[in-house]
Amino acid sequence: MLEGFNSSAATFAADVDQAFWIHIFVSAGLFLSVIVPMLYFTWKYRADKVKNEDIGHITHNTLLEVVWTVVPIVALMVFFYYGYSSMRVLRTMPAESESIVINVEGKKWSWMHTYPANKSGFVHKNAELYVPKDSNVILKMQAPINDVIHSYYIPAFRMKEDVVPGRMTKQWFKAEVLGNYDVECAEYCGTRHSYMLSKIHVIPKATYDAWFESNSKVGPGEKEVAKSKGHELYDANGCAGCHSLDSDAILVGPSLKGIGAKHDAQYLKDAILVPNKDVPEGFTSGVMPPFKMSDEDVSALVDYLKTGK
Ligand code: HEC
Ligand SMILES: [Cu+2]
Repeated sequence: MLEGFNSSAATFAADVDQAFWIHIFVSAGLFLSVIVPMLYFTWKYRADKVKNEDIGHITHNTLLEVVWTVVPIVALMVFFYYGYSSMRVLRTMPAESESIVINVEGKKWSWMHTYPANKSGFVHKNAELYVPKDSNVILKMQAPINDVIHSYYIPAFRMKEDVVPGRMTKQWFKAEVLGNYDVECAEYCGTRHSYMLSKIHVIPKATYDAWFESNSKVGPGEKEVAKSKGHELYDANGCAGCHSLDSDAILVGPSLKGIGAKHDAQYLKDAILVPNKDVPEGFTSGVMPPFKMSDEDVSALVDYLKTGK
């Protein structure tokens, strides 16, 4: 984990870093300018060194008061300038016509990236994000209406944006360095929050274009393994974020290993469409969201669940 955390791979990363370090240095300066004199004066004017007669007449010191008002104001202006100018870079979106616009869905507890249709009408949908180097990318982010707030965070890009149910948020970036970087959820969102991870792969433009025009269901350079329709639905709906199918591990929901032997197809269909109908012992209702699917899709998914032995 923490792949590429320390790298600086997007155009605005240097601006954000600069603002960060300026804030750190100015804050450290202000901190010391209060603490050091305070310690010095506590020592200098300790009780046996001061007589009440000597200090009783002191009421104020205009010069000192002006200094301790003006210095923090100047420091605040510096903060504001660097904070604002780097935020403006982050907030000024390039035109959509000159960018790749990708939809991001964040839900408990997985990410999904949906690309625009390519020339042959194929739509790439991937749990990890693939982008070409040196191109503008705009992410349009959403969470399902019955979900909670997440935050799409790419440390290597110094980029973070909340993903909010019922609202579309946007963020853009231009990646400058080839490589693989972590995507993390930066808004505490419940049990599996710390596992709500993804990757972003910055790849050469030619590799990206070839992949984008292909109908590959996996990422560039990855081998497509034939998956059943049910398996695809299982991946696309983020079931694995809450269930294990090949071990007895309890993630959020019960392990689905061997579920086919325990329940019939109708029970399993209901468990997906109306999860709160039969809640297995030890679990609470309202955690698994109801899924809307065609009959055909649910059947395919149920067939896939039965393969988990
Ligand atoms: C947000 C977490 C979450 C997601 C996503 C999720 N589930 Fe669940 N699932 C649960 C929980 C919690 C339970 C137990 C409570 C209940 O039945 O509502 C459960 C119960 C089940 C059961 C019943 C198990 C039993 O032993 O009775 C099945 C089957 C199931 N889920 C399948 C799926 C499938 C298939 C998907 C993907 C389409 C999915 N779940 C997505 C959390 C989740
Ligand atoms: Cu989250």
